[in-house]
Amino acid sequence: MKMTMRYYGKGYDSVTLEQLRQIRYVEGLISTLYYKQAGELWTRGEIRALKKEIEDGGLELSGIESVNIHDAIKIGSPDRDMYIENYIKTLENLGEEGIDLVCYNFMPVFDWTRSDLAKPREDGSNVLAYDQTEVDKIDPDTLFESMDKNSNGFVMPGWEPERLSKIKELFEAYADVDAEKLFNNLVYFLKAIMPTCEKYGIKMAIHPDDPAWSVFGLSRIITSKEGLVRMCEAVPSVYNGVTLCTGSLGSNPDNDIVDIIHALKGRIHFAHVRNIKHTAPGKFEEACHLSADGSLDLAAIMKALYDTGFDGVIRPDHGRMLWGEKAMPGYGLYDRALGAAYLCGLWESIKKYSN
Ligand code: DNO
Repeated sequence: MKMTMRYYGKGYDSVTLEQLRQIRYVEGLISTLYYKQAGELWTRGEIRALKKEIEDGGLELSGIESVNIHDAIKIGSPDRDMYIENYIKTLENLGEEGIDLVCYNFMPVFDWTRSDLAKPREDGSNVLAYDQTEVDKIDPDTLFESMDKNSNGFVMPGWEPERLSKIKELFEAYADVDAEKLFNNLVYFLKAIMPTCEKYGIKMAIHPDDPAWSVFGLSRIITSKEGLVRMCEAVPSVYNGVTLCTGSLGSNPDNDIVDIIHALKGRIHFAHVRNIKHTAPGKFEEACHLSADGSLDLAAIMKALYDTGFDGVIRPDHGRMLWGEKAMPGYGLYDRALGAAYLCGLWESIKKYSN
């Protein structure tokens, strides 16, 4: 496995390349062209500049999170083929620049959703949290504004102001996109891009829906073992794979992450490993990575990855906001660095004492 950290790029991230390099547990970074809108073409020059920025900082660009999918592709509207063409050209340009891992999601309208971006904990830190009863009270039209207001001044991934300013139109466009239609649109997209992925050796890694159930009446399909296996079987190429996000899948206590890892053997190309604490049905808050701090057994998760021969890219995920740090919610330096060290420690001991 290769340990990495997410990095949004100079000007977007509060964490610097110098800091990331000094973590030492991290070999590479996962990044993106943060200024690109879904559907826009990425040029080779832009990709090369991102690679160079990271390499000049002494690390490597280990993959992209995310190349976002335009809503026309998810909705299946008449102009989807044009956006798929653009996506294919972007993949070709990434392939030409030696990038072989792309994370994306297929959630309608919203990427990840939370009801609280800074819930205070007893230890004095704060975390992202979700409470379905709170979300039920929110008017989706105003959700963007409240997320934006509480994001410490950072633009958060998946919450691009340009796109979400058109939230009413977006909801209307998704009105007849039920789970079956969404799934078929995903398969249509994957079948179209697979020849390019195979040509360049690019592993696509779909990110699970977060939380792992439908929100605001919008369909969600990548929420469970069944959804993930169905997607892998519908397009059986090894390049059609998964980002195993333990926190997203783990938001639903019915999801057995260890079992999911075994069911997806060979198709997990990227892992986001973090902990989460269930507090009531439909209610959770994020925790520190340590197993004892939350509801997930991270040792068992790392062992299942090891036992199934996982050799992909891994990263710690959302951390608590600690020690007075001001950063994008979930993406401060300190707790993610602690997470990277913890995950490396688990992996080293599993590797050493497994036979
Ligand atoms: C949030 C992230 C997501 C993720 C996308 C992948 O912190 O986990 O924004 O990057 O869903 O496309």
